[in-house]
Amino acid sequence: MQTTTVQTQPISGQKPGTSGLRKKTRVFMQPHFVENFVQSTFDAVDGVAGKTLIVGGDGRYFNAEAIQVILRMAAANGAARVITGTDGLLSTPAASNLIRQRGADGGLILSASHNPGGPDEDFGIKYNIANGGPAPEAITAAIHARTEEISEYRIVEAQDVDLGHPGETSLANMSVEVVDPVAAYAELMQSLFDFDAIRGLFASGFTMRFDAMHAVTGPYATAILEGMLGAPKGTVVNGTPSTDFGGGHPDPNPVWAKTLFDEMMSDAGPDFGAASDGDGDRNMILGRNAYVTPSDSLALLAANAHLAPGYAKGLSGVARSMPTSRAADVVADRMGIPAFETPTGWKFFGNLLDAGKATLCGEESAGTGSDHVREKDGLWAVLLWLNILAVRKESVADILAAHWASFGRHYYSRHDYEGVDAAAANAMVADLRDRLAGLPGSQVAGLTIEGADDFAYSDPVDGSTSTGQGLRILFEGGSRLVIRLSGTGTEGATIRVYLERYVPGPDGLHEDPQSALAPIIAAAETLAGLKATTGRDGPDVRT
Ligand code: VG1
Ligand code: CO
Repeated sequence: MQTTTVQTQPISGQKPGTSGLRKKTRVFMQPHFVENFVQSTFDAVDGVAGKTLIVGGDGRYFNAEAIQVILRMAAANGAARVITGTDGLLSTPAASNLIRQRGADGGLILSASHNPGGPDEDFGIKYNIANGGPAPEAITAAIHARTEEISEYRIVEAQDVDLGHPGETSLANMSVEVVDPVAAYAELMQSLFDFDAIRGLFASGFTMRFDAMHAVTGPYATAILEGMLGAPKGTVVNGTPSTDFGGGHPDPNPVWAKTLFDEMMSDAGPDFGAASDGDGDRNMILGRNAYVTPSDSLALLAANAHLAPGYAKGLSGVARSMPTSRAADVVADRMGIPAFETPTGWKFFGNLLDAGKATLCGEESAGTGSDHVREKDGLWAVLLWLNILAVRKESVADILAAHWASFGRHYYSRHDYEGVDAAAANAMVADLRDRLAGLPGSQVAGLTIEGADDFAYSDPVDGSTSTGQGLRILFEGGSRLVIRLSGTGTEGATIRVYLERYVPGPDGLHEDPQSALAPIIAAAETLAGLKATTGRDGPDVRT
């Protein structure tokens, strides 16, 4: 088989963001685009000669083609083995698990996660390291630097490898192993949760709806919930992955999973509802007439995780991204375990998990996970909830109300302004950043500002630092406003405004979140001038 060295030139814009490189699919489909980025990745990790890689994606448009390119390039660069799922399908947490379980040197995950897919939508590639987690900033920076000087890449000339069924073949001198994408992951879940108890819950008539949003968790959820746990057929809806997610936006939130949300907000709805995103690492949790915000879900899971066998010995600590509400901190404090605050993006949790400093991690963007893998994990969160429900035998709404009564409630919402002119968004953030130092002590919209800064993080394990991670404004009484720009979008800028207000209780625990947060929403407008910057009356998405 012929290995070719192809001459190429740097392509600008190959800078990984919050979670890998994300662009319009057509950008990825340009000549040399995938090849340049993949070769730069291999170069940045000292090559892949003799190494084992996990490669897989969420099945979106262009996945199949990109995987074949990666296989040919891995072979040409001397990799010993690539392991992938049938049809190249792997959820992000399942890929993370395979890297760990098979002792691989790293992996490439093909996904733009919660972004829509298709020829006119989004695509992405992300490199994960040997611990199973997203590459830390030092590596993504090295990959980006390499893309700016690349002059050639290596590829073998070969026919497509058949990935349609489990088995092993070879490509040049490299082994290509196709595995059932679900098996190892399902086994891991079984080792963490009390499947007998959950089976008992379903046998008692407990009803559930899981919306896989035409994305990668369909086969996982069907095999585990309906196959292993005895949930009735039809529990999983939209369970067949499609290249464009059925034309939808595979982001599990009240806006994009509206059908499920509306079904749950009724007396006739199922007992429990859940959804996951394009690549299976996000989750939305619902009960009958109850929406559990991701921030509350993290806090609640931290307080109840010991009810599941995998966490019976307790937690070493809890970590959350900075914009995530401080509900989990209150729980950690009560439990006497440390709480960590990291920048946005799962890559910042890796060191804490590896060092055993944190057991559970979460983000307000519907990401929750633990030290079982090094990615957030949608189905894992759903199964932990099911395990807790099976033990407590209370409704989601009752469990939530009891949690607030015990710990107080952090009213929370995120307002997104999408596709904003990037220069205007950057100017708005820069202007507010310049004014931060003068804000403490002043009054805005009837609230007194107690502190304000641009969040910077120093990793307690390796001492690496990350600055410019979001503007924080703290108000007297425990309310907070955070503003940052998204690092996963592919068009213009997305401004994210995170709103939080703490009510200790016992009164005022059951207000409508948007009304409870009205003073902070008003303060955000006064401080940042969102309407003037965006030319809009309000956000495009409220979660
Ligand atoms: C968003 C979320 C962040 C999450 C990231 C990747 O990033 O805010 O919490 O880790 O997406 O999630 P940003 O920079 O757009 O705010 V996934 O499920 O798209 O890999
Ligand atoms: Co995702």
